[in-house]
Amino acid sequence: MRDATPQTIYLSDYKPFGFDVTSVELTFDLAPNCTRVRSKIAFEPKADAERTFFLHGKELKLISAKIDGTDVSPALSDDGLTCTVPDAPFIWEAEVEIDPENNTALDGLYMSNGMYCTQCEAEGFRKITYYPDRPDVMSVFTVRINGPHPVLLSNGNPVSQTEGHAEWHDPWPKPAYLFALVAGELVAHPGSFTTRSGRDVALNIYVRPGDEGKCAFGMQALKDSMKWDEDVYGREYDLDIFNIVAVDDFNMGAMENKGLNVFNSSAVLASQATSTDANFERIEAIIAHEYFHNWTGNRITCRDWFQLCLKEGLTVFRDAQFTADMRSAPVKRITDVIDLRGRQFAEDQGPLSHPVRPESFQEINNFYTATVYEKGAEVIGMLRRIVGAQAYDKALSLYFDRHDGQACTIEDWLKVFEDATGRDLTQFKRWYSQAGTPRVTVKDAWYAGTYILTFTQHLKPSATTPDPQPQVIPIVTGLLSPSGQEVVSSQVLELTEESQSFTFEGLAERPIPSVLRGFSAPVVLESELAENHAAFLLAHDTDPFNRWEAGRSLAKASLLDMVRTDAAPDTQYLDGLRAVMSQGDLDPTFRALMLGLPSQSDLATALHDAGDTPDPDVIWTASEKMRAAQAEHLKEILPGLFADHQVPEPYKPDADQSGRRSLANATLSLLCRMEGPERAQRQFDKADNMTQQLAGLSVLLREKAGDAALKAFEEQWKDDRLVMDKWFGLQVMQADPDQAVATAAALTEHPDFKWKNPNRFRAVFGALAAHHAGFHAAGGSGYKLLADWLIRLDPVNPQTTARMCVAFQTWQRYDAQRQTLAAAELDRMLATPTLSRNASEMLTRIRG
Ligand code: 0A1
Ligand code: ZN
Repeated sequence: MRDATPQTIYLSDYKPFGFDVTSVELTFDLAPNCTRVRSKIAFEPKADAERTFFLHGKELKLISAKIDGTDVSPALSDDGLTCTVPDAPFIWEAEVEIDPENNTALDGLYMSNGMYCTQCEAEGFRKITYYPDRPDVMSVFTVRINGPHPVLLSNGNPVSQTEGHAEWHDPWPKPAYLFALVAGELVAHPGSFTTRSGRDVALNIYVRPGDEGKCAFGMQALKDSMKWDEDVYGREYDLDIFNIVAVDDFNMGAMENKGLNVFNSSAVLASQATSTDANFERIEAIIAHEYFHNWTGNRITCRDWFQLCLKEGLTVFRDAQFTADMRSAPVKRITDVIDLRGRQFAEDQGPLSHPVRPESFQEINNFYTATVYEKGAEVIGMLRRIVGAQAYDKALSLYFDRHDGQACTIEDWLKVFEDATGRDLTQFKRWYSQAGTPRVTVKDAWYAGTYILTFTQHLKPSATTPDPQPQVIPIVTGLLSPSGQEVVSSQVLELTEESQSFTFEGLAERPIPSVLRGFSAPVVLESELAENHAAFLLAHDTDPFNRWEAGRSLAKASLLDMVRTDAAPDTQYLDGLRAVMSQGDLDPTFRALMLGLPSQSDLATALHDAGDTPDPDVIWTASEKMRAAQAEHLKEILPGLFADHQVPEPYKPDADQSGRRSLANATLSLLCRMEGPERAQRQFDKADNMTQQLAGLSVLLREKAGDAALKAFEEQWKDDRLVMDKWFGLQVMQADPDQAVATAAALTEHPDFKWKNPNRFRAVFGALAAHHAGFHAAGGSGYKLLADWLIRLDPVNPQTTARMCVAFQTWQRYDAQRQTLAAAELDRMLATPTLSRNASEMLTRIRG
């Protein structure tokens, strides 16, 4: 049944729970269809607590309930129970039955390939037992597991392990969303770490038998993360053991359960033969992210789910710092900004726009968004830029000292910065409450030795932010002389007014400004400078981000011209690109990024912003023409670039080798446009690692010469799920626009299209949604195919369905015919009688 009118929850309605939970004991008797869960929970009423309490509970069969040993008969509803309770401390005991095998939604306790595992964030614990399932209720857990499995895991430290039984105790008070249990036929890849105070911690990565050979990289990433958090944040690990488990069926990337992180197998398993360089880098970052949550998320958690960015923004910021330290800081920044613009800016421009700290929701699982995570991290980056690195460190120490063991709010977080620095952050706080991407325009003027930069900020009013106020925008700026010398080095200009000027005195010549260096604020910058300096900055900027940005803005301007007027590709851009590509001392990864073009969806966003209606086919054609022009313009240097960046040494997924491979592969793609597919075929045939094999296959598919390679690849990898996900996805990604939907549809007929597995579903439909011209095919076939499958998936897995609905978020920017077709599919989905609350909220917001 479709949920009756879904309830909206408001931040302003927050009320503390009336009871403390002083201890929790859980006993699990595992069985696929009838797991019994016994709970014994000590409650203490707070002063003036009511005499009834409400415990969350969903899809539970209550067997018995007792208070202080006496049977009670609580009133049951769809979402929990209400019971009269004593006005003194009491013990609640309940026994419930659950059905993990039929839990296809993958939250609560469920089964994946014969193993038991849990996912409790945000509100999955209520599917395990009756409990105050809210993050501000923190308690100490003891867990006993009975089941015929060699591995039985839960949070904390092991107390006892005998055949068929295990007991775990977690001494650190935690909210229920951090509870985890795993049981199954698993094997451990062990490791160890000695903390800086000399405590030995046992480390394990648990995997299904056969995957043992894919754990070494993740283990090293874990040790690096533990060391980094000690060195950089002074944070030490706090249990005797840290376990990671790889699970094939998982809705997200991974989960930071205390002492027992559960990972989507795609986010932890890695090997030379099966993982690309990009996979290795992502795995390193996710392992770090989950580990860093131990302090930012677990020791200090969120008071309520509106505060999600408190843990996620900070932890994304920390994992980005880690990756920047482990690899190349400029490259990390550039790739993060590409991602931010692609996902968060798109979200902010459309019907799903919301503040970093939302003020209402129906389904919290729909708010694990690019805005909460990525913009949340940008906000912290700005804070650090404004107060400075030292003050940031001081504030963080205060945060850990003051709030350890607490469930906190954004107010607590900002207060720490105010107390540590003496600054008033009232205005800065608007970054948390105002939705949308500010636009900043910059103008300049020059009067005999004085240079003036004037910035103006504008935020479009929206449903959640009807009356936007100016924000604090740190604009890191440097000035260059016309000969390319840095005459004023980077400094933070703090834009706090709607419009503000900054003056630079004593300059010999009119300088060239380099503004928003390092992308110092998540804004759209519009230049009204007297001159366009992009070509100069592409050649001379000392800030690597802005150098890349200059190339990107030339490419974007040229592509937009090509789309609008069928203009030829801009030779100034192509000349500048050739100069950069020829610079042998520049980091190969950086040069590979320089070859990248703005995505077709980003171009559509820019056109829409400027009041035009984007035509996906025209954008596709322009992008293809630009690729051809790049190939033609660089043709003298491409063979050399390709040859010089081959990696003859034994494979390593480090920054150096992966940089060389990424440049060689970007070059390969351009070379094959001119010379045909042979080089790609040779690379595919002799590849000894997945990066090279997949790059070869991509080019072969694009050159329509991939049939044999595709078969060979399938034959080689048919038993490896993660590699087969790549096989499914790549065919859609590399299809021509008029073939993408048919390719996706054909793949759904493949016997290995196991659509209930989120990774496989996303491989096909994530790729289709990301194929701009394919998904938005003029006849609406992309909209229809995705809607058909979302309708099918929703009753099985509402969370993944709701997340995939995001593909439709831009529907209103296209032409009338496409809008009509998309609206019809949105309405068809909305009319599904059994639609989940998750999908219903997303589709209602998107439909508008
Ligand atoms: N906290 C995790 C993300 C996560 C969120 C929800 C999940 O299930 C609905 C699972 C994981 C993180 O930030 O990594
Ligand atoms: Zn996280």
